[in-house]
Amino acid sequence: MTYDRTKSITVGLIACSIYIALASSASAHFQMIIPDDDMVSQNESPTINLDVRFWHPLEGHGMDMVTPAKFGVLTSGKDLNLSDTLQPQKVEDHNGDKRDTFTAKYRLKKPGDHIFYIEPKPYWEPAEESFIVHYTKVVVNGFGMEAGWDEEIGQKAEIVPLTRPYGLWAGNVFQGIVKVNGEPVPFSEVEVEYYNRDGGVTPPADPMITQVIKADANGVFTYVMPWGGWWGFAALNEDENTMQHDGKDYPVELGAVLWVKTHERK
Ligand SMILES: [Cu+2]
Repeated sequence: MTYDRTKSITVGLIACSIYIALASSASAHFQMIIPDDDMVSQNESPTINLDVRFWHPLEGHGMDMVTPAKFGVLTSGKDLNLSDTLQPQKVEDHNGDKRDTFTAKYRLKKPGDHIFYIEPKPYWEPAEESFIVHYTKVVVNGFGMEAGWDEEIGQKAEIVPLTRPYGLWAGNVFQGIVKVNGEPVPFSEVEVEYYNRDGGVTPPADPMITQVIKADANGVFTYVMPWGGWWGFAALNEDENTMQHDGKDYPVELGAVLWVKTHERK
């Protein structure tokens, strides 16, 4: 991708963040669903809180999110619509800007894996002259019964995990298949970012912000998560359809995003 540097810096300032404009190809936008617990055990409260936002996870710059097209959970073979549970929230990002995000509470009723997912409304990104739609999910294990995490929920773009996406040590490898319209995407680009929640990680150079990998010929990607915390995987592909902005057609970045948490040994 080539940029008119001056133009993209100007547009970037008014749009989203200057960091995108300066970055070469990595856009580093991530739709996020972060639960406050990824494994709910018997002796814990069965209610979890989910933080839903559209963010640059490592740099901490936020974008405003509107009410998503869909928010739900797939568990025990049932698909539940949770859209009514979303509560709008204002969260200050690392620039001091207040951003529109959401929270949701969910009470786990049964043992088994819970796949929380979101389909956001298309986001117009002037700096990239493109729409962004990141289909996103996160898996929470309920009461120790490990069943359901590898189910496909049938999103237009979806990462299907090959590694169980919870109960992971820091340093574990993670593998997943990138799918669009249910088919694996050979050599799909996948961006990986750490959720730098407390700002404790300072990247020494811009390429350190977003790790960039590619899937193999079968659409399978592999990444070793070097330390504990939340890691986001965003498989990015261009939609076959375009969308209109001010009467003109623009490409749509189709993202399949999955969040996994790694744990340090105590
Ligand atoms: Cu952004």
